[in-house]
Amino acid sequence: MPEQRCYDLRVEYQRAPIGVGVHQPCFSWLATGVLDAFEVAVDRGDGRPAWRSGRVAGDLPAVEYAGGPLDSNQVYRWQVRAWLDGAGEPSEWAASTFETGLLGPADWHAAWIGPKQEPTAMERWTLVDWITGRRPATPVEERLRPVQLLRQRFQVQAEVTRARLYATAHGIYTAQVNGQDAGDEVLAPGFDSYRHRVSVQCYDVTDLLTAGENELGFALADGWWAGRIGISGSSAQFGAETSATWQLHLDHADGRTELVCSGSDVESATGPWAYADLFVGEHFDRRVEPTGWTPVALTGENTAMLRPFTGEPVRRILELPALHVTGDAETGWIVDFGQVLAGRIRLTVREPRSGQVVTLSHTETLQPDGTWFDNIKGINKEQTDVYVAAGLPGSETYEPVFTFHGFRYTRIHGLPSAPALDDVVAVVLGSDLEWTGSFETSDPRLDRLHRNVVWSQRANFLSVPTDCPQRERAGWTGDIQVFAPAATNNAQVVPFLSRWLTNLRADQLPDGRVPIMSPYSPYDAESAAAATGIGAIVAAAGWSDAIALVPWTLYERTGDRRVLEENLDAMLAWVDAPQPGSGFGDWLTPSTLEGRPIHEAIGIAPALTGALVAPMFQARTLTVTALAARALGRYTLADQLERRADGVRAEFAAAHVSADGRLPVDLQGPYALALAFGMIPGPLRAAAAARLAALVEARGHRLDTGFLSVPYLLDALWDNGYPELARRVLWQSEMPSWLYEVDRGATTIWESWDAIAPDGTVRAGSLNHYAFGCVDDWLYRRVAGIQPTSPGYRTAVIEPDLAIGVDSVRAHVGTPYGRLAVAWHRAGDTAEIQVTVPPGITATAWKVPLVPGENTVSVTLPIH
Ligand code: RAM
Repeated sequence: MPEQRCYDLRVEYQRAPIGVGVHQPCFSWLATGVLDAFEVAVDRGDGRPAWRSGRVAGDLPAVEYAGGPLDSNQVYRWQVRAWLDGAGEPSEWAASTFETGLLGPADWHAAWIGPKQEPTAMERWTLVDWITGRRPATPVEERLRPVQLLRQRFQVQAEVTRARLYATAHGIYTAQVNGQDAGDEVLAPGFDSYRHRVSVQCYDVTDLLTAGENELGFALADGWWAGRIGISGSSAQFGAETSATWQLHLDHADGRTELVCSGSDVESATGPWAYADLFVGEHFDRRVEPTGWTPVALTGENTAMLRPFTGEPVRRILELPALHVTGDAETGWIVDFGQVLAGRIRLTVREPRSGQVVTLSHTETLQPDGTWFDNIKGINKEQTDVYVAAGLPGSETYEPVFTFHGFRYTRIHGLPSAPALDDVVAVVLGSDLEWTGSFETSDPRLDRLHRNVVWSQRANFLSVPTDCPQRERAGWTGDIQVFAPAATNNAQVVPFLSRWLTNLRADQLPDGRVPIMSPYSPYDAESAAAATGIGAIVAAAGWSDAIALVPWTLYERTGDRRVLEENLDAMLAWVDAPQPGSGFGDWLTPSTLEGRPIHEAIGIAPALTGALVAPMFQARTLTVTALAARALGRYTLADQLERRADGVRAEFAAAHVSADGRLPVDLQGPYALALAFGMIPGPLRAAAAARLAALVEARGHRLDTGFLSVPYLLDALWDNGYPELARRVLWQSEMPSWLYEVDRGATTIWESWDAIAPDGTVRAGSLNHYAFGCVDDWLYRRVAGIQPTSPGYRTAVIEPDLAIGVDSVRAHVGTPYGRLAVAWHRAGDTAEIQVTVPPGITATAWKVPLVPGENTVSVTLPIH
């Protein structure tokens, strides 16, 4: 028997992290055996103890720090040992480290400083402007302003053993020490609900310092703070001027700590960036040297809302080579990367001429004849970068810094000959999640569908969970509510979504309403107050419910109770809030969009389904909040919430369910939701399910579910006796269906099922909306057959659908206990299922208990 041990030690889900910003960090690890008990010890690295848990009985390899207050900016060592598989003796200690960030407001001594600047143009656009085609009257060059450069010089006298730079901005920034990047993250500080909280980054800059004079350099652009964001493309939604604040902590060999803080000794200038905007793009002139350094002002802005960044920063996560180039110098070279993505281009210009202007535009699809097509219409959605070369000998390489785009194709103007494929690279940006799942089958179309979902997750898990990475790029609550279960299979999303939920809670209104997007800017609130119709919606059924449904999904899939503890009060405030009106209803229900212009069609599903969807989500959220309360030991509260949920269900049944199990709106969506959320009284369920089945048959097994119901359709069929119909919907290749998109060459999940029509016609819209990719969860649960039956997969059932229509499947998910993997193969009437069960998970396959480690289960079909 191999030696028993703990390994893969994590703090806040990360290995040996620095800048940990929580007061009670969570320690987790993997173990070689089934956990009976564990002990964790934390010290200051020099042996001075901070906390010792003692022997703790438990089967989840994770525990929260429970010692005295941790110091800020401090290195800690921690160790764990475990009693495994009933052994009387613990394993050896396994050790790792972590560092705290600046944990409290009192740790911040630096001032906010602001460069001398013209405030950014206050552009206030509305949904109506967008729909009616009103556009800015002045060219982009006149509306945008330069990126500000900042510098601060300081002396390093004695040897520095450890240096940590803490920095953030109102805007987005890069930080350099002596001309070298302080870290590898991009678009810092990331998107937050800045009126409530601004994240502070922590960089290890020890190796960048030299003895004597040193220089800190920052570049500061508008970003989410002052730039153009959201569906309207309005600017200055949080503020019209940018500013920054930082403090550098220098630990010296003699034990002294020195601080270098942003203050009045900082100078600012403008330089090569004529402008930079997340939506519009940036203009970089390599010939321009910074000039006119002038002292900055102390802006007096509050530092009380500074918070250590949590989760994974946005980084360059992948690079994709160019596949081919078409076009010509005059109409532009069109470069295809073969994949819709979020990111930007790194271009090498050969034999550059001084003053040569190279323009890079971006789009997600071309016309069927291969000519250019801008698929994103709207105000300030240019997605175009301009590079002006300096004429350096040989070549120059340019990658934008303060923007990103959603695209598959780039059109390049300003190059006399076609760029070599190696000279154009797509740099994929995203929050640097740990990708913990995989899914592959013997069917290439199903595989492509899964990969499309992963690509849409990658592109839209970018600082906050967004609807799309090119048009609105907003933290729409409904979209992530729908997609969260799928997201958990592919990646470890607890840190990322917990940070976003912190923003969402900050954005919750005093009356408990949860806004339809977060971060929610002051301008979002103003423009909703001034609008009518869809533009006036502040909270909505299925959107606002993200406050309960996202945390519950995270808890179910990871067993992390903290997510529930953090969000329970916000859930309770939401269930007591004034209930919203019809909201978006079952948004984008396909049949309601057919045959009408989109601006007319878009309101039909809300009007038709809004009144049904609202009580259904109210009931579901009450149930989930009751489950959360119960999981946290709040039994009386849970009972009360359950009674309220029962009441909503009874009222719904009385008002909307007829004696023959019918609903007043005869669409797939309401039936799928009603069955999934337990809205149909028991004796009528079979009739309601039969009606759903009939509707699915009548549509020729094509989808007619909107945003809110699509995640439930296949389960509603499957769980109510129609597995064959669920399979047919999955395999459907006519529009609207998942494989229709795959057959049309989709490389991500689209917002509209008909974004590319059967005749190849393309229409404006997003090709990168993960919401309808929620089906990926079904692929993991039913096609691979990996089903959690208690939080964090503590217990699981492995029961793939061997009749799904593929010969083999190979998949795995990450769990708190390690990798849970399935590989099955079918030949004729027999199938073999291999399951790798990590120690700590109790799993069965068709009631056969599985052992920790490798299992092989052979079955003959059909299985009963
Ligand atoms: C669209 C967004 C998003 C959706 C809202 C209601 O504009 O792209 O997907 O949640 O509308």
